[in-house]
Amino acid sequence: MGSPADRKMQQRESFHADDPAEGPLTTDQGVEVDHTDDSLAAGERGPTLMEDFHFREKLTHFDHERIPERVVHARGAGAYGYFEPYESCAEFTRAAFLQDPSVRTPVFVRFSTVQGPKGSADTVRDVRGFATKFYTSEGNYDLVGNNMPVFFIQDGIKFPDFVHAVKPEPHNDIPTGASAHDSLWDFVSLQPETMHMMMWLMSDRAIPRSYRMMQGFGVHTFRFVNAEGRGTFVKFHWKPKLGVHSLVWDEAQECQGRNPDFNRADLWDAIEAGEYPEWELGVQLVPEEDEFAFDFDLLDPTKIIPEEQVPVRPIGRMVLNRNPENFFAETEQVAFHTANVVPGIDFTNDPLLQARNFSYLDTQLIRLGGPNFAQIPVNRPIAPVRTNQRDGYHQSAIHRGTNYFPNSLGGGCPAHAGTDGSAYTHYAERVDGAKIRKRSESFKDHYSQAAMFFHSMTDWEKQHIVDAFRFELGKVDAMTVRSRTVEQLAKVDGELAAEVARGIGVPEPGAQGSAHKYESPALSIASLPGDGSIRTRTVAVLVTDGVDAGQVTSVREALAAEGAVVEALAPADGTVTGADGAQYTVDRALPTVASVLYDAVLVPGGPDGTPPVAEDPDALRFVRSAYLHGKPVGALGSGVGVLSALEPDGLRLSTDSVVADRGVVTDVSPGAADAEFVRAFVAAIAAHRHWDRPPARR
Ligand code: HDD
Repeated sequence: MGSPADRKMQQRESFHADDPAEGPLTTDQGVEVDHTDDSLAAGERGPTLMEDFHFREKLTHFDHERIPERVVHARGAGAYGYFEPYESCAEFTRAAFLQDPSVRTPVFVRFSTVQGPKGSADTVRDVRGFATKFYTSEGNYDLVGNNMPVFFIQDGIKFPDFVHAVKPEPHNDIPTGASAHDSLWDFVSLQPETMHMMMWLMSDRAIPRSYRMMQGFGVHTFRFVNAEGRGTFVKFHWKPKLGVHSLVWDEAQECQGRNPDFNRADLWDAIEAGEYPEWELGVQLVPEEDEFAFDFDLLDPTKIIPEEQVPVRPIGRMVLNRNPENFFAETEQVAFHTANVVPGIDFTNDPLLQARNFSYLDTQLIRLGGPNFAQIPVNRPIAPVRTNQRDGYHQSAIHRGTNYFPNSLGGGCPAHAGTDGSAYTHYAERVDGAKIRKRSESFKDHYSQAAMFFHSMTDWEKQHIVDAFRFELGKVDAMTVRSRTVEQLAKVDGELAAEVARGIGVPEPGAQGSAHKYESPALSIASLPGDGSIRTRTVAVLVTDGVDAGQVTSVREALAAEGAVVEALAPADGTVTGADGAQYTVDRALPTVASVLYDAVLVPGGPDGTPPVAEDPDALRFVRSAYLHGKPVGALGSGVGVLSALEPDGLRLSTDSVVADRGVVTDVSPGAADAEFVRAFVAAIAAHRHWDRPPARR
């Protein structure tokens, strides 16, 4: 049978529809159809006939194609891959998939935005979902996380309130995919437990450059349980190999129009190109006896354990290496559930997690139309399934034998699992308490970690957070809501509140205190550069007739060798004639793209001293926009002259040979680009953005 991964593959193959290449079109009943372009009618211009069973079946099926989209996280993209541990984690957990480095466990991951509907744009300011289904040999384990390690609320009973507030306003269904509106900020200003998460949401983490370049977090404190039954608190972290990188807000907004599928296409294209994204799974482990060793409650999902207090221990890696074949069948129908756990992984009493353990099963019943959604191929475990659950909508299994327990007629099968340790046993936590509806006192510090987050940021990250608060609150009509939010911010940090207040026309708060107690440098994006490579970064080379093709070719080859994706853009599709008279293929026409779709831009020169793209307004706009968004800009020979258009934006040009200044790399000397230029340009691209430039909003 091979490995679990092989078995999973074989299982999936058997669920494919009959091969359309093997025969003609048929009805759902398998009757061959010779004509599907005209309905059966009484005469050439006559009415359609009721007896046209093919017409009725085709239309009826079409009318029922849609299922309810997810109430949150409706828009997403998924991919298959595998997980492998680095070493056995038996000391802490008996989960089979975390024992043996030679065992690869198949996974399906779905990334998503939260607020917008299924058809909304990718690059909105929002949390990103990061949900992983591990098809382990002991059953499915779902780690349903986000790209931020905390959440908006502490108790799941508030989830409907929060989601109603962040979703479009109920009277006009506006805005789509955006949190910048009255109801969200009204809720936030009245619910201070949101403060820490709002700092994350206003940070660059909320506008990731790529799903492949963001962290993932299990958020809650879970529990590992080892073979002896000993529990250890655990927090899960996914760390991307490519580092954490973000867009800038101005760019993210333009991108929503230029390519609403920016993040989804990026994931798809990378996997198709064999550039398989990879994350390292890390855990923070806290012994049970240290449960109260922190100045926050481990059960509070609005708190992190700073990595400086409990280091993240790498335990394995995940690689995504296969795109789904059918979006609906796989990505849309995948059903995650926080209560899908395997032996060795258990819950804690985090009230948000407890609520989720109810909600995900419940939502699948309505979304996937009944209780048999676990039979859908993407949801099927690779572990055998033997239950007495029967019937229900969309039952596709043909069960044999008895359907109750205990039975003698079925030989007592399926029998209870034995006591050899393979069955799931709940952690025997002792609980004792009066029934009360009350938030724990230990959950009541809403400001210290919000302040910790802000003070752990670099200056440019802090500025982006201030700008984001100003943008969001500046879209709020109710001035009382703006003021109340600023008052909450003042409890986080007085200076932050004052900065925000100055931009949104409300009085600066009187109190200028700060809840700042400690910092966690690990929270800054600057501390997460990844492997330093430029693999899959996209570089636009602006070409036109008369371009120095030697320069283009040498840089192109050098960047491609580093794994970058280089495209030649020209005023029109087709070819351009290089200065050498030869024809060079254009990858895309400038009017069909924009600089927000690329990570870097290069302006080559022409041999006669005339910058080849100098006259093209699209090209100038392209270069300026890239520059203002902090992107690497390279220019060669007479192409350097094009950059003089950026001098009013603060660029200082040099006439020296190779100069790298704040991500602008130039070489005025004529001829092919030399190795020094390439090295400097590659380094500028690897840095991703150059924040010491004028701010992007200009
Ligand atoms: Fe949730 C979907 C992540 C709190 C109820 N959630 C959903 C998805 C992700 C998360 C990634 C999309 C899964 C997919 O791709 O199909 N949710 C989180 C995280 C949370 C969180 C990290 C806090 C730590 N969620 C949360 C609470 C509740 C829900 C408190 C309800 C009490 N979430 C849902 C849901 C969804 C969902 C309504 C919508 C579609 C689905 O489950 O399958 O049940």
